Amino acid sequence: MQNLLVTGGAGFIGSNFVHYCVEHTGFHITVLDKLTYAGHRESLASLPADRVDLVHGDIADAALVNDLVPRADVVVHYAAESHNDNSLHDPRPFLDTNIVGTYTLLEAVRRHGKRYHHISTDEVYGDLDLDDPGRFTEETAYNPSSPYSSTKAGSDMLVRAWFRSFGVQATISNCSNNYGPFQHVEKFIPRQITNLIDGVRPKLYGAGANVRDWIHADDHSAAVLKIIEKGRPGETYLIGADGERSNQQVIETLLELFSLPAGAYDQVTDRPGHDLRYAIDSTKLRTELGWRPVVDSFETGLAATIDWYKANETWWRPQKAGTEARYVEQGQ
Ligand code: NAD
Ligand code: TDX
Repeated sequence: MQNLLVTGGAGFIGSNFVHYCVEHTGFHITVLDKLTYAGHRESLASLPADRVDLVHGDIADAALVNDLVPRADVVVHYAAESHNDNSLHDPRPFLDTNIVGTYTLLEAVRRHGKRYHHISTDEVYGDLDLDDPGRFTEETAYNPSSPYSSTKAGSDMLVRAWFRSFGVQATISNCSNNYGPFQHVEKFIPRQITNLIDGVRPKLYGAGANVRDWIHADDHSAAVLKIIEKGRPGETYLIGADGERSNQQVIETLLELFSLPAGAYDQVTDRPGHDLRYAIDSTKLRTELGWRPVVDSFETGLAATIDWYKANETWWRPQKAGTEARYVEQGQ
């Protein structure tokens, strides 16, 4: 059995990946997670104890990391400070975790000669104009906009340097916006779903013309497994499922799924420096590694996600009031 060390495995995408691995592979998984406001033990609670261990700790703790890395065959690095809005108010944790944390892991995988996969985002490429026919590819120049995306870009650069300078067997994937179960209510889709469950109108930043390229977390997990199994060290793979929608369209789809009128949302203060459009060309991943998204459509995935939030109120309810209070303070 292969042993995976999954950092950030108690967060949104990391926990979806751990669930996916338990269902689709024979891997044993050790999760290393600091359990920040974004990490939840409960997200892993239903998984078998002989398949998944949770270690509560910081990826920037070199002693801990050097204890865990030698026991793994592959390190998959999801842990991050992940929310753009938070990075605009307090960037420091983004530097500590996304840059220093990644550096600490890279030094450990270098020292112990381990395979490493780095989870990153399409936001490192900056944004596209709304009417630009192009999409991001592996050759697009880095041009991050926010403190969050600039620290992710910095961490990607560290990985590239550790591959070239030290021969670390590393791959990188840059994925578009994920949705699915276990996503923190600070993020766009779960914020609106939980508002609608509570009878509160969805909140759209500005005019809502900004476009995101949505992918279900399970399709992301399947792509990461393909890269771990068949990806070439030193290579970057873009992950996306052709899911472009404007924020306004997403809110209108949610309203329809809740049987509410299309205009029943509020426009709130826009995000400073708000990226206009992200769009991924995933040809390399599809042709070289044979990956395809399997979630039927965004609308089907969204309906299933709504059902999950309706059925799992005990998971999200404790996060909701504090998150909304912070948004209200910011006029959002
Ligand atoms: P998340 O905020 O839901 O989860 C992050 C997890 O990392 C949490 O469990 C948190 O406790 C943990 N963590 C934070 N700092 C840590 C530290 N110093 N040591 C150990 N654990 C720590 O984030 P997410 O949305 O699941 O994102 C996971 C990864 O995927 C990130 O690297 C992010 O950049 C990337 N990504 C996210 C998206 C998206 O749409 N959410 C898209 C592309 C890429
Ligand atoms: O209430 C809201 N209303 C709104 O219109 C919120 C919370 C967001 N938005 C907008 C801002 C964005 O255009 O929705 C879009 C999505 O917002 P977020 O969920 O905050 O995601 P985004 O900023 O696009 O970044 C996400 O995708 C890339 C993840 O949070 C990142 O971790 C990932 O790298």
